[in-house]
Amino acid sequence: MMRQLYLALVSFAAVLGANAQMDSVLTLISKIDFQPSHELHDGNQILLMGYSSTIGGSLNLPSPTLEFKENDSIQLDMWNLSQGPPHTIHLHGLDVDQENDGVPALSFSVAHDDTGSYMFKAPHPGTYLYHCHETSVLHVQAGMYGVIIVRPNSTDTMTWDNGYSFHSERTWLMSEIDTNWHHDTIINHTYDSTAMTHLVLDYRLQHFLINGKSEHQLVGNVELFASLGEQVYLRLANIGNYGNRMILPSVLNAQQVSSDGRPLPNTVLSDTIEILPGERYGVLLDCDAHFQGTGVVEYFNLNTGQVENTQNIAVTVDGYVGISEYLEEPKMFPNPATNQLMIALPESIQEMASVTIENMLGRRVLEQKISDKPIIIAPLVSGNYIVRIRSKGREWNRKLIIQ
Ligand SMILES: [Cu+2]
Repeated sequence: MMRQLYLALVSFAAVLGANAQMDSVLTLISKIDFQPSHELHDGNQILLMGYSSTIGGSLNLPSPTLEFKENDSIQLDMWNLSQGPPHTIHLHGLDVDQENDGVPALSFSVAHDDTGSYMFKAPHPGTYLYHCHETSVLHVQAGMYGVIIVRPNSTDTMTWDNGYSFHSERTWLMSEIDTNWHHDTIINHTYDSTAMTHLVLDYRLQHFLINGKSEHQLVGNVELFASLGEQVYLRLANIGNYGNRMILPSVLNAQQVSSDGRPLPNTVLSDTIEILPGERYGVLLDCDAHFQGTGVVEYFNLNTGQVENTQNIAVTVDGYVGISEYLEEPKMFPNPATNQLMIALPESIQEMASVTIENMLGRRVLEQKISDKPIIIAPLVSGNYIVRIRSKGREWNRKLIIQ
């Protein structure tokens, strides 16, 4: 009897449609600016075509960031009010089925004044992109793109379940602008479904953006202010046509822990991170010294390898994070060190923690259990080392300079 009732309930739910089971329903409206209103660093204003969560008002670059919880059932509705061509929402990097992927030929397009719904489960915590896949070269340049963040279900301050914890996060999305593509005649193009090609201009970029801003616009918008001891999770993404090379101050101890929405099997300790078009990286920063300076993003031409533009991001590490937060992760000090090194552990992992120190050739030069006594490093020659702290199946890596 129970089984029959259960089956009856299941088919009832199927009749109701997926709507009844959604954890989250959200709507993006694709539209075009009535007048140029996105201001560039030189004061010029350009027309955008993009997505918005409101009908009125001008568009923002990038389009809104979408946030989902891992495994949640999502209904993402799109309402096309852009007056011209059809649009889609392509879920770049998310494992969703073809019908809901927003690639026009395999999925569906949404014509002007029409609506469409994308149904999917948000898989794998990580950083993703969405963009229009109709006449993509033009529509992406026009502004039809944004970031998707999938968070683990249990917490907002971990990269994924049993992953890395962090105190705060920043999302930096790189792109470019060629203002010639933003003239009304180009961006507001009439749609001809029989035409296989569209007018494509030469790509002559004048603007190199982080979160839609560049040059002095970055001040107050795209900056990194952090406290000493703070773990910052940096989500980097590139939706442009150039490669990006981000070079961070070494006091941030940048560690790449994920790429394209998946944990990296081996984390990479490097101040330099290259992000090719469409790629995303998760970078954990461990701000372990007071600092004031800049990080840079180089934009390099993929055909020539030449860096054609550089943007500067102000970086300040000041003050201290609270002591309880301070000890969510192992702490190592001083750094640079000379004779002795201390490692402070959070209470939860004080048992069975060990440390190994490797030189830059990857050779293990020291290995011992961690206690409350200093580790004697006087016998080690001066230079750069990698310190690996392990406990209960987890590992934290730190760069160490021995002077
Ligand atoms: Cu489009």
